[in-house]
Amino acid sequence: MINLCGFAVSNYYNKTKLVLLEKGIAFTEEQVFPSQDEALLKRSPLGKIPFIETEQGSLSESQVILEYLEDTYPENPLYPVDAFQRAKVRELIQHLELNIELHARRLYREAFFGGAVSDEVKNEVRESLEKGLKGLARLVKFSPYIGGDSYTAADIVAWLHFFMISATCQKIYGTDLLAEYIPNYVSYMEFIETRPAVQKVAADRAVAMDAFLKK
Ligand SMILES: N[C@@H](CCC(=O)N[C@@H](CS)C(=O)NCC(=O)O)C(=O)O
Repeated sequence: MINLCGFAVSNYYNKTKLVLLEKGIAFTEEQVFPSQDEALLKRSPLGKIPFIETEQGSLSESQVILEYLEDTYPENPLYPVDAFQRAKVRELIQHLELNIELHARRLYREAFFGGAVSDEVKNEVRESLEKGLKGLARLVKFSPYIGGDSYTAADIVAWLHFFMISATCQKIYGTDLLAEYIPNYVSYMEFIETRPAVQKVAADRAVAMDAFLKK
């Protein structure tokens, strides 16, 4: 059985977990925090989470894991059949992660973990976020899913990262940049949250976040 390692505050951990739930794959969860401990580095090469353990060995990087799960468990597909449409799903994921979430991530220390980020970094990140969000606005369809008429891996990624990006912008800039550039994202989030697997991940995340902040 797949063993999913990480913790439920992480959007990348939750991405993997939501894929497992949506596809109906049996799995166990093991709470693991990122570190540079030798024992962890043997399981995850950079000491990051998430990673999964399979009968063939461990696998890191959420997008690699997602595509491995899709290849290995074809039931409840999260990618369209058509090659171009599959590429469009990957395009959305790549923009969401590379051009938006990775920039917002530089602010998480102050937004969530009680640290501080310089004004210089905040300004730099804002510029990158605005550019990334303008680009994403040109790609999203919300008809009713992010890429069109079917629920795909891009919806999983969008739902998770939108939550973090929106909360981060409100805390750091006092405004939800996501809402400014993609105004209808709020009703999209509500629509995605009608899915039972999404509700399960959101509930587990809320419990984990609460415990994490108390620590
Ligand atoms: N590209 C990685 C990102 C994973 C990631 O950044 N995980 C964070 C937790 S959300 C982590 O382990 N951070 C510890 C570190 O950067 O050393 C993926 O998609 O799995």
